[in-house]
Amino acid sequence: MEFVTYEVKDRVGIITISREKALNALNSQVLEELNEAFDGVDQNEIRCIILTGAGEKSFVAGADIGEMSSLSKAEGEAFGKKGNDLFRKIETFPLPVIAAVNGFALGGGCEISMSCDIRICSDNAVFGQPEVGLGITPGFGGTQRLARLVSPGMAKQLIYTARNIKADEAYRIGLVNKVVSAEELMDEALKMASGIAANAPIAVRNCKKAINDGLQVDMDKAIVIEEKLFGDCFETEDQKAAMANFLEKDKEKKLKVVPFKNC
Ligand code: DAK
Repeated sequence: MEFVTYEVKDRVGIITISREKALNALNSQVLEELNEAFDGVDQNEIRCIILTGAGEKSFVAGADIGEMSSLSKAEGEAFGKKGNDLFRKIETFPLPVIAAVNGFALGGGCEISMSCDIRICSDNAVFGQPEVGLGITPGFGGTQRLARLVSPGMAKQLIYTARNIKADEAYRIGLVNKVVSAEELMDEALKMASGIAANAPIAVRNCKKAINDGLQVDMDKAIVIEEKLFGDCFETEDQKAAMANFLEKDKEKKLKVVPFKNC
């Protein structure tokens, strides 16, 4: 792959968008390579993914404006679908995905970070949906995910005004989970990812599914979704081993990673 790299650290997979010359802007090739990178993750081995951008200046400065500028209506729709399919794949990926946002997260950059489960950003990060200034709407789910993540009123304000916000404001409105210095960003993301990786993997996956699926339906249906996923955990080796360790007061074992395996 030319613009995307993948490395593994213990049980954490790190996917890096590496098109620094264009501030990691998303062209069709980057979208295809990201798709390939997620498809290539060994989901038995890896417990958490970190998605980041190469360099210190930009996470992703948006969809590629050069490529978009000459698109016909049909091509624009196809480009939008390519992005939306990928972003939905990230959002519903069985493993948690942490966005380590290292600088600009504009347009498609803000949108791809919002398809991740958790966002940690560096203090030089800048978020925004500048699309209306370019004569288009956000096209990779920005109108939908921003309104759900912050509030409809705040999302409308940011999208209609096309105003960029800095890391501290992104934190204040709940767009990011944590702000750290640029030097600390990857360590902090890895620390959080390792913490997730140390927990029972089937339980973590089921939590992600319960939260995601539950948010799409009313509370009565959501609770049934949770019940089912809670019940599923009870036939796993993870649950049996972890609870037995607790009852045996085996603190050493309790802290160990339990295997990813159904009974
Ligand atoms: N696309 C292509 N190239 C980009 C880019 C982008 N989004 N952002 C930056 N670059 C390139 C610049 O052209 C420049 O290339 P060279 O001139 O060196 O060849 C290089 O990256 C460095 O950028 P600058 O020289 O501009 O760097 P500065 O530090 O001066 O400024 C900046 C950084 C991030 C403030 C500035 O580059 C900027 O404003 N970039 C554009 C940000 C932006 O507007 N992003 C949102 C793009 S719109 C849809 C599907 C998708 C979307 C919408 C609809 N459907 C199909 C419906 C998504 C839309 C977007 O994401």
